[in-house]
Amino acid sequence: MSLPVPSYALPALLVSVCVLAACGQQTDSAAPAAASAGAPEAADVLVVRLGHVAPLTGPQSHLGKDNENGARLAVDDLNAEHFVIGGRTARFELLGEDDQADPRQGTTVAQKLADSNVNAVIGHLNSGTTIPASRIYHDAGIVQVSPSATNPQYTRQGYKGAFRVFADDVQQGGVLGAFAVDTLRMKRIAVIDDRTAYGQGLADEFEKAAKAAGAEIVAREYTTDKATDFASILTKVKSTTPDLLFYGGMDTQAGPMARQLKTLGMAVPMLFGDGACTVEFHKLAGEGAEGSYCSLPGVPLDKMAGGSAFRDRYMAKFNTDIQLYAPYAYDAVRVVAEAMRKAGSVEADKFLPELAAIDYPGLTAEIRFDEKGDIKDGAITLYQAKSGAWTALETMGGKAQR
Ligand code: ABU
Repeated sequence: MSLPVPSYALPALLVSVCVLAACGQQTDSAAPAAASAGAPEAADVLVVRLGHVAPLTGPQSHLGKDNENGARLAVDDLNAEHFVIGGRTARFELLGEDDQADPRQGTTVAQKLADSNVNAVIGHLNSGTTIPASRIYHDAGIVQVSPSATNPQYTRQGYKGAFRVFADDVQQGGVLGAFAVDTLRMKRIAVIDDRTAYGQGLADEFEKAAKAAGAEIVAREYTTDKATDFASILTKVKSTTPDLLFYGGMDTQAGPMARQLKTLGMAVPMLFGDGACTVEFHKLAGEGAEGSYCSLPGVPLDKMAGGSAFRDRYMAKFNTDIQLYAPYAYDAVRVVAEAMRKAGSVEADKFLPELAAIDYPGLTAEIRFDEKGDIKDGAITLYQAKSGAWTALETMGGKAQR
């Protein structure tokens, strides 16, 4: 299959890709001697360097660490399996970077990873960092797989090296809008978003779908992904007498907002997307969590083949609960490794066509990509907060795992 992307096809960039690949394929003379039975001789080891980017400091660090843990588990598994690429045992290295969920910092670390010629990038976590970073990876001929960025624009820029392993916000917003009106029978809906690429984008898609289903949007308000006090915005919303409050944003705002909603005596349930559908939300919202609804691309973890075993291994290794995206970060690494194995190469121009055509039975789903780089048949599951935990209500779409 010939590569349809100009940047990967241009001779000048091929040179840089080949330099990159040579870096990835060099013999690891510094590797320690094989310590366990079946381990390869150091001279045969093929080093594969994967960048990983997420917020590792700041309010969203619990989510960033969760992504990185998922990717770390996959790398450790691949190394324990003595994964073979092109007849050589690969040793995967994870280069973790912190973008602080900040678009400017996102491009800075993307350039750093491009300059260090990583073989692929897993990330970023946020749409607001993933989208600007994707241009840098595209220009450098680096394949990028995001395990969590859901804004549709990421895969609609014509970058053939950009992939995501779960459903986007056009699908998620549509499901949420229909759920609010057709299932919950809500007619008067207030919408608040955090003005990020993710929060605003999802709120727009939700509003479109809710209106199409017959709801009235009685308020549309804005906050930021740094805010913690929502008293004035909620007081304004209260005066519009909504029967549902939709929030487009992350748990770091949705949690305190739900808590403050209860304090204000507003008996209005909240609904939001994946960014707030976390374990942390319950801690942040306290009693205000009860009765909230959220959606999360994919099927519930206990419905994934191998989901419970993954949770046990994750908890044993990191001594904490899975927040949200760790299984998707795990699959993002595994699917890149599988494409490299099929290509027999860690060169982007060789394994990119294999990744685009992959049909991989992942932990989270059967992973196949459409022409944009989005997962085919992505499922969305709706949840409700009950007694301090998320209870799955229903799953829309998706395809049974093999
Ligand atoms: N998908 C929700 C959180 C990450 C993002 O898209 O910004």
